[in-house]
Amino acid sequence: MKIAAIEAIPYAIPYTKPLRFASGEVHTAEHVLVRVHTDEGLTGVADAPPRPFTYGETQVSVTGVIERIFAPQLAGMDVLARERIHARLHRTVGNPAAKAAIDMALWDIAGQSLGVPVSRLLGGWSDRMRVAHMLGFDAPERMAAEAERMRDTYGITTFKVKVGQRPVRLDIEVCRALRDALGGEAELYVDGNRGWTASESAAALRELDAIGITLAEELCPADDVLGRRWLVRNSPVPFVADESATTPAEVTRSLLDGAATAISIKTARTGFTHSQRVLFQCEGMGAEVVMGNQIDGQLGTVCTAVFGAAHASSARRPGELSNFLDMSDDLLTEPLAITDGVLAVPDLPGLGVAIDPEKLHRYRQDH
Ligand code: MUC
Ligand code: MG
Repeated sequence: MKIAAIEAIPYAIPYTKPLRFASGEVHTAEHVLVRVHTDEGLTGVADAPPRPFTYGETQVSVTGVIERIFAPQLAGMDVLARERIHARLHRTVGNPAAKAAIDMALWDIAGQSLGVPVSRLLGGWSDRMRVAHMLGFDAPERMAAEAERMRDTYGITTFKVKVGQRPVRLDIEVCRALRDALGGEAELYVDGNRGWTASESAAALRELDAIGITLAEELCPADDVLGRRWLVRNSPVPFVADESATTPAEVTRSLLDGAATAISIKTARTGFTHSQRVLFQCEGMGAEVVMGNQIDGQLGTVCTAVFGAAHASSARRPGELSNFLDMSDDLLTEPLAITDGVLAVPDLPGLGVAIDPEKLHRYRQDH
């Protein structure tokens, strides 16, 4: 079975509640739907959510690199020849969301053609994942009310809190308000998106440790090499690399250099193939992983859950799987449901999802 064509369809869906964090904010999901068609009539889908302020990809760059570079280079290749396909993609550096979406759409095709869910092809550990919700910057009382609503409506009890504001006190007040509202049972962890220096991060960690957190992510830039290494060595909790470790090689460097002791895996940037390389590498090196969220819609969230549920070590912690709840609409025919803090992986061949043609027509931006 061969790759016949690859479509890259830009679409935009507004958020009802924008997400704000130290390195940017998102008001509208300006993503690209990627569809890979085969000569046997199968179509695989995946989502590419560009993050311009983080990786420099935009909706225009994703559609451009797929239409002009990747689609012509991959046309006619065997759908299952992943190693050869990745060797072609690898000639171009960067462009993680574009490459990841093509990779996941190819896995969707593989699953469909075998009649097997991709999660089982990847590892088959579980059919579900526990959910962590990511809370963007807001006033402490509003963030606490949002967390309580997520707990009461969806049963979510793990929260990733965006921090990295100045003065540091602003975020400490938020975390205290969350702990007061949610009680001792709730799990809190923090993500600074490189907003602080190493010394600000250390001051924050002392207070956050007293409030009770389980992980600290990208509090200061990894490029502050010695400061970051010192911070990680002295951190009371595992220190997660996210945007500073986005490839298997960066993950190796990060762990060996002492720039992190845990890794955020995002299928939106490493697809399934390279996410597995990162995961197995972390297992080998004894580093915990967390399934992260690139501010994904429902299709991206399914991919995170499909991968996370597939392996013991990626399913151990709750995955960041709920930010689609803040979008005004989505493209899937069957909306995802979070119940009792859990998201089930569709038990259908491939990714097990279908795109609603009317919704795609409404939100696509190329006509
Ligand atoms: C996160 O974990 O940093 C913010 C930017 C991005 O690419 O992902 C989000 C969440
Ligand atoms: Mg992060």
